[in-house]
Amino acid sequence: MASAILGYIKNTENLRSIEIKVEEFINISKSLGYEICDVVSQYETKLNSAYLFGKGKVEEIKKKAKMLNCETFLVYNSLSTIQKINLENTLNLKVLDYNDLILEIFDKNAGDKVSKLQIELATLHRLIPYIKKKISKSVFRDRPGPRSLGEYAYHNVLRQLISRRKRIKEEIQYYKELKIKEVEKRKEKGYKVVSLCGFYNAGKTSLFNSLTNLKKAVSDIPFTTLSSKYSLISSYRNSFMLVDTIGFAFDLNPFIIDSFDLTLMDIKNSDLILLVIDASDGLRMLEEKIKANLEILELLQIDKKILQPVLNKVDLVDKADLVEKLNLVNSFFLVKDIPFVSSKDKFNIDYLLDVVNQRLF
Ligand SMILES: Nc1nc2c(ncn2[C@@H]2O[C@H](COP(=O)(O)OP(=O)(O)OP(=O)(O)O)[C@@H](O)[C@H]2O)c(=O)[nH]1
Ligand SMILES: [Mg+2]
Repeated sequence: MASAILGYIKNTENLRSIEIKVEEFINISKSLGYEICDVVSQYETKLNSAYLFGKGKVEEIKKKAKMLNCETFLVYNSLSTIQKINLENTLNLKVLDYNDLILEIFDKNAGDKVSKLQIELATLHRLIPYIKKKISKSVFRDRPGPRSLGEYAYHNVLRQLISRRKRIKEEIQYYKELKIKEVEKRKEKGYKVVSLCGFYNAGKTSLFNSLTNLKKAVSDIPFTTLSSKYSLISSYRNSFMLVDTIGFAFDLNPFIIDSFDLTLMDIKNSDLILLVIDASDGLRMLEEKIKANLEILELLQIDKKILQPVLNKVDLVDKADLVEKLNLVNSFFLVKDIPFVSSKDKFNIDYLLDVVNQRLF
């Protein structure tokens, strides 16, 4: 287990939500095997473009890391390439931001080729500028005389990475065209498409399994599902295609969302989106997760009219709490019915199917 110090910046914009988001960040870090030794934060009044954190805070982190014997500094906020390099050089620690951790967990969970390609593309999106900056800034600069062997090696790696990125983009484009054909075929057959969307761990795959009697992988590790799963469902005299999709998370950087464009095509081509909400979350967490879900769906240009919220895991919630949570969810959506289900106990699944049928046909 790698021991780590975790840091984040508070500002007027994120003040209300940052602690909730950091709570989730700690869960993600732990699921990747990091042991969090300490958490440091700084209220930002003026952005430090060189280190993100102020000089004094960086010194404090350095001292703490030495004292606690930590080898990693995890940062919730996105770091620019230069901030990452400066922090690495000053702290002498491995420095990873939220995006790095998300990519690490994706990489760990990816089983299929397309997911792997998309993750590699997102990783290269970060790595190429990092290597470029290293070359321009680095050690080699202060060496007199002809360019060092090390610099040539870096340039070589850079060239290889750039050509790898080009090949990956072409390969993804090939799969994208296949996907477009699949979507067209589905439309020709007249199938409506219903997607299960929502935060990781909300229970999308559990609900998919309950609705289809399949046994797709379920776990409390974030981002268990990376590639979409499909199943045709026949209820009453109608059929529709149910799609289980990749989970959302707080503050997903647009470059990560863009890299998963192919996977997200399933969501974009839906006739109805079941937005699965974890009813076992506390009210504040629930509210922040709904906001994050809606932000991502807006970014994907999804029409709010096709959203159908579903509260899942109600087996973990008592009645009074459930009423309060239903009211909260209600305040965000334009629908009158909000089905509450337990995928685990298969509770209210038929009712959910009724709602889907009413909305589709
Ligand atoms: N008690 C209870 N637990 C549930 C229920 N639905 C899902 N879970 C649990 O919640 C965790 C996450 O479930 P998944 O179905 O994998 O969640 P997901 O939304 O598909 O997650 P990702 O694939 O990571 O996006 C698992 O440990 C499930 O057993 C439910 O109705 N009740
Ligand atoms: Mg899943």
